[in-house]
Amino acid sequence: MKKLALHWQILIGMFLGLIFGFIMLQLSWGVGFVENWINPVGTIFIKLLKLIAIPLILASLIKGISDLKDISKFRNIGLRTIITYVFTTVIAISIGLMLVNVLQPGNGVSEETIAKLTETYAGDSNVQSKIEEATRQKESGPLQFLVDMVPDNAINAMSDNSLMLQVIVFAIFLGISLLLIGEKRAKPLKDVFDSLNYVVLKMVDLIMLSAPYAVFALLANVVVSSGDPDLLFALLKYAGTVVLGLLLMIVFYLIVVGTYTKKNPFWFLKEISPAQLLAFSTSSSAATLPVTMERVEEHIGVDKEVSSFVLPVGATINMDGTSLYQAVAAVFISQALAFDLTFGDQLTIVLTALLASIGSAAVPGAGMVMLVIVLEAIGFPADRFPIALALIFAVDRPLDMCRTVINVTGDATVSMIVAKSVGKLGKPKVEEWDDHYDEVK
Ligand code: DAS
Repeated sequence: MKKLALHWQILIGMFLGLIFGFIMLQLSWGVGFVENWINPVGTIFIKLLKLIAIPLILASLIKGISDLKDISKFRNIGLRTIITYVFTTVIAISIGLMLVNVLQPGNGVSEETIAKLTETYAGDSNVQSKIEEATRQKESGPLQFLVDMVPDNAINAMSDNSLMLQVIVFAIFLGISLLLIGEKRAKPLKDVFDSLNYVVLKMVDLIMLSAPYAVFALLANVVVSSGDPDLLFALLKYAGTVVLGLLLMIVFYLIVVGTYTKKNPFWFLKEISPAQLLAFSTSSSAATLPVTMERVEEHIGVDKEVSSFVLPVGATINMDGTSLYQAVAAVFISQALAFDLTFGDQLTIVLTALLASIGSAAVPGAGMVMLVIVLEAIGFPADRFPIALALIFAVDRPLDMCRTVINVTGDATVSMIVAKSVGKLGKPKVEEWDDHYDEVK
C-alpha cells in the first residue's frame, strides 16, 4: 500500500495519543506512566529537531545569501520581510483586541472561580518562574535584545537554541562576506554549506520517520497533564475568544495567499499542514522550523534565497499567534479582575504586544512570559501578577499549541509574499514527502 502522506501519519499519531491519554487518566498509575515512559519519546523528538535547526539555518542562510548576485537583493528581501512581519503582527493584535472587547470573556468569571484558580495556580512554580523571567527581561536595557543578537563565540552560538538570532546574525555576516570575496575564493566553502544543507534536510526526513510516534507521546502527555476540568470549563469563553481570533488569522492568511500570490489557498494549507501539526504537537516554532523550511522550499516552491532568511527570522521574531493571544489575555485579565483599561491602554497593548512577541522565544510557554511585560505596560499592579497568570494558566498549554500553529503559518505566508514580491516564488520541487528521498539520494 502506498505509504500514507506525512500529515495523515501525524494526525493518526495525534488522535491515538489523545485516546491513550484519556485512558491513562482513568488508571491510578496512568499519569506517572505517561510522564515517565511515554513523554520522553516526544521530548527527544523535539530536542532532535531543535538540534538540527541550528546547522540548517547556518547552511541554508549562508547558501541563500552567497548565491545572491549582489547584496542589494538581500537588503531588499530583508526590508520587505521585516515590514510584512510587523504588518501581520499588528493585524493579529487588532483582531485579538476587537474580539476580546466585543465578546467580553472576562466579565462572566465568578469570584468563586477566580478564588479557585488563584488557590490552584498562583503559587505554582511555573507561574512564579514566568514572572521572574519576565522581570529579568524587563530589567535589561532597551537595546539589550540587539546586544544579545551578536554572538561572541561562533561555536557557542550554534549550541544554544534560544540564541537562534545569534546564529542568524553570524550566518548573515558570513554569507555577505562570502559574497564579497568573489566566486573563486568562496566556492570551496559554498560547496561545503551546499552539501551540509542536503545532509541536514536528509536528517529532517529521518527524524520525521518517528513523527507519528513522537506526536502520540506529546499528545498523551498533554492530556494527562491537563488541569481540573471544572476550571478548564470556566475559562472556555476566554479560550474560545483566543481560538476564534487564531482562526480569523488563518482566514486572513488564506485570503492573502489567494489574492496576492495567486496560489490556491487550500493547496497551501495542505502543503504546510505537516509543519502546522508539528507546531501543534510540540508548541515550539524552533523545533518545527526545519520542517517548515522543508515544506516551504520543497513543497510550496519558495526560493531558498528568500526562505533561508524569512523563516529563521520569522521563527524567532514573528509570532502572530502569540501577539493575538497576549492582546486577548491582557484584556481578559483586566476584565476579570475589574482593572479598568482606557483606549490609550489598549493602544499601549498593540505596541507592547508587538514588541513582546518579537522578544518571545520560540519555545513552549514563552508567550506567557512576555504577557507579564504587556501587563506591566498597561500599569497592572505587579503584586497581582501571580493572580493574573493563575487566571489563564490552566488553559495555557492547549492555547500555546494553537498559537504556535499560527506563528508557523504566518511565517510560511510571509515567505510566500516576499518571494512573490521579488519574483522568487516558483514551482514545488517535490510532490509528496517520500519523493524527497529520491531528490536527495
Ligand atoms: N510556543 C511559542 C512558539 O514556539 C509561542 C508562545 O509561547 O506563545 O511559537
